[in-house]
Amino acid sequence: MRGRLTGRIEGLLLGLALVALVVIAVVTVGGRFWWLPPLASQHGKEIDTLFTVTLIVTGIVFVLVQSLLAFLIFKFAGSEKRRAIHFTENRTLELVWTIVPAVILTMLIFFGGRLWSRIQLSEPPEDAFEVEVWGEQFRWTFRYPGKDGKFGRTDLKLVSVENPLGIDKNDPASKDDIFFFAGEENLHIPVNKPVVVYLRSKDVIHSFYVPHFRVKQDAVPGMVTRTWFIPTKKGEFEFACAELCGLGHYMMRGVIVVEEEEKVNQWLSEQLTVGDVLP
Ligand SMILES: [Cu+2]
Repeated sequence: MRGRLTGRIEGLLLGLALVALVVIAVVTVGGRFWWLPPLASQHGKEIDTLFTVTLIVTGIVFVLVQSLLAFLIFKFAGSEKRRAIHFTENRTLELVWTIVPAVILTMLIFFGGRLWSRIQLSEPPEDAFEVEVWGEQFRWTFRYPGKDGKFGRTDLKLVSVENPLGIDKNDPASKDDIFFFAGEENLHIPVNKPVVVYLRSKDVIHSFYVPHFRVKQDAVPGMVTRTWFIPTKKGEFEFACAELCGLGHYMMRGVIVVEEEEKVNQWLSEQLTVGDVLP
């Protein structure tokens, strides 16, 4: 008798906990209290649509399954009728619960993969604005190609305190390059123009994440990865490392300033070049 009562109470508590979980999830996620910041890039809208569709599909399944579980616990915990029936095989049921999720997931993955390849694998226009972003434990460094539009050669053997990117100053393309650490200066890029970011890492994998632009791309040691986007709003936008890269990971942040192209060029013309700082 006592056992049955305990079972009832436990069932009631677990059922209530499940209902609370579902309500909290629906209110916080559905109410978008913790949502991505306002959009500031051209391709971002499609990312948001995909994100929302995925969330609705998985959200419906989540609410249905958890509610059903809570209902069954309420109804049968501590009850005489709680013994479950056992059957070894039900072909129709097994086919349904295999095929339905498989079709839904395949569709989500198909649309996601198509969008990703369109954003990530498409070639940026010839006249795109180019900048390099380097990750290292635990800071970001930016490099602009300068007036010639070419990044100078780099070599890890040349890395020193004064020359953190190992830029070969004997390469003619290096002389007008401009580099600085995030925090010393912000990353300035033009508005309404394609911007290509080449990502490089000096040690471990980092990830360049700009929530407002819906941009996230890894920086991998030993290779140059690339991402490109078109900023559509002027202003200051925070970016961060999205790959847990070590103890100081939390320090890897920076600010991107989006402004008119003339302003960016004006600002660039005021910066010291490799020729100035690495004589
Ligand atoms: Cu990092």
